Amino acid sequence: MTAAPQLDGWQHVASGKVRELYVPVGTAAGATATELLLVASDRVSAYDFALEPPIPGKGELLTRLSRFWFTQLGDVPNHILAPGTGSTPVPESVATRSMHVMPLQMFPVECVVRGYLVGSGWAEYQQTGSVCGVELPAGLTDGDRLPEPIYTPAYKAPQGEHDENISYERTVELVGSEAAATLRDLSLHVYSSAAAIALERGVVIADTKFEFGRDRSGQIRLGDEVLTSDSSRYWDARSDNRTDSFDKQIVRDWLSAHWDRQGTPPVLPDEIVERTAARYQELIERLGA
Ligand code: Q0Q
Repeated sequence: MTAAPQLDGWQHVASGKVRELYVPVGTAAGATATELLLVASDRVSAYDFALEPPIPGKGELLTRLSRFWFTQLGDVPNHILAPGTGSTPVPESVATRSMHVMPLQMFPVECVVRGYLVGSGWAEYQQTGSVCGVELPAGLTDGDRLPEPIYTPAYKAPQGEHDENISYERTVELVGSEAAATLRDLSLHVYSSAAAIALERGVVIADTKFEFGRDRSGQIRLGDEVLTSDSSRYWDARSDNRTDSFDKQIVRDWLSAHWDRQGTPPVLPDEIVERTAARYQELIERLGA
């Protein structure tokens, strides 16, 4: 994996599979930064691997998605710093693929909202008739829209480990009853608002996950990336196959056909890279992001 870029005025503090986190140079170790820079790379990940090669433009396209949705959902407090309110300039080299944000005390909860029955939810439903403990009506099938969106939180595992689905009651134990209710209500509100906007533009948001934190005043704010094709399943509502994906399905399908999941995944062929880049671009255009 390529090293995090050196950015004037900023020091690198953390790497995710596809993103880098920076604080202003001079921030003492362990001190709370005054501002953060979230930089999206062009890396794509699947099956817990950062794949090669990068997808040209992915970082910028996903940053545009987050910015679009933070704007569309302006009624929900978020962590984005208004332009010019930070004290450390954002380097030109990452201006289109970074977000300048305020530091939050992040909750250890992945706030997952599912509007459709798919993936691990479909597998669990087939076994139990429920998803993450939420009972669902009988007779649903893979890809069905749920009668109403469901909130299925997960405990945010340390880097490199898998998040663990937890009950709403467990979130109460983790963050307290008031914050637990706020995380649930905000997650369902943000998903429903975004899903309605997307559907008007021919795009289905099947499921997504949000992260929230508290700012210095204690206000709960929407953080991290929001409604990107890394944190959400996007389908094409205008396709004959409605679950035709806008996100990483092209990559996942190719890997499933060309990798036995042993060792490191093969390098993606140019055709898959090009088709994936085109799909991200098509999503941006479809949403008007
Ligand atoms: C925060 N991350 C993500 C990450 C590694 C990104 C911590 N406003 C915030 C945010 C945000 N967003 C974070 N911490 C405090 N305040 C975001 C998961 C991890 C590289 C890039 N980790």
